[in-house]
Amino acid sequence: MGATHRTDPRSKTLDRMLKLLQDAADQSAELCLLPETAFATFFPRYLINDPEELDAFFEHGDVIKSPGAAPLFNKAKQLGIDVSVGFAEVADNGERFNSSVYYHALTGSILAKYRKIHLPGDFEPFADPEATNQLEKRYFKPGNLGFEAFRVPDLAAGSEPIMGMMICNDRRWPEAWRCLGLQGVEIVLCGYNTAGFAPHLWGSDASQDPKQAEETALFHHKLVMQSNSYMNATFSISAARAGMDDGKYALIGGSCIVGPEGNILAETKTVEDEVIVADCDLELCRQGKTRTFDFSRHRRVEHYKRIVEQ
Ligand code: CDT
Repeated sequence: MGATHRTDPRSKTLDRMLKLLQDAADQSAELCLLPETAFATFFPRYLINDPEELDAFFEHGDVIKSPGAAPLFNKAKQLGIDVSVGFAEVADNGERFNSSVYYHALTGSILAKYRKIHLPGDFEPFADPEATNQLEKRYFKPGNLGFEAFRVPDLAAGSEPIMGMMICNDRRWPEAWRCLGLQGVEIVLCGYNTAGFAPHLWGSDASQDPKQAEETALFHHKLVMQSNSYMNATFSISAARAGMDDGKYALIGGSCIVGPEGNILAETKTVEDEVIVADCDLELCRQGKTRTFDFSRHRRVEHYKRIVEQ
């Protein structure tokens, strides 16, 4: 999805999502992945003190019944295409999460929900008013649902793929991938909003040249998608919110579908609204899962304790 501005009406963004979904269905896709917090701009970059304005970025209660999101799920059901999408969630107990769901068109229900675990950025904004902020630690709690893989019935010629979800920053953490890999995941879904040129965010060593900084961010995105897909013998699908929000905040593109050998099968060419499609033959996961990365035979867990210690 391309640029989405702070003042864009939600109905306009939703219409774009419906068009992308239709486009995917027209290309015979069985599943469509949309980005992180897809229904509006990436609001954690702003310090929002007005509770009403902040609330408008969130879905309250059951997302498939939320007035601002329901038309997406209704259209998915009508088209017979599964959809996975990111959104800002207010849970029934009032807690707020950066979440995604997997909607199963055939049954018209949510098969799985994920709440982002690795929240990047800060609680307080930078002192520099020109800095790009990432206030996810302010607006969300760390996810409490773990990295749970799930089976999807009636997909991929009846092969019931094992899927997993992660959101944006999670993709940089091998632990997240391994948790899914250990459950035999065959397709990992990951929506993201990744700032291109944002030196405060990326640190003082980051390039001060916008073009170079963006290339580096794109390189790291593909690096983690390709290497972790390979090391877990899984397909992965990543979907960006891209483009120049508010004429000021650059987000990288680079949405791609990666195969279990780490090869890119399809990738976007623009930072506009764009659909990419690939055939994911799950049999291609077998070689990695039964030979190079046969976890049950080759892992040496007695040496991995440090990974789960503080
Ligand atoms: N949305 C999100 O998680 N973005 C982060 C930015 C990192 S800030 C240093 C990402 O990992 O792409």
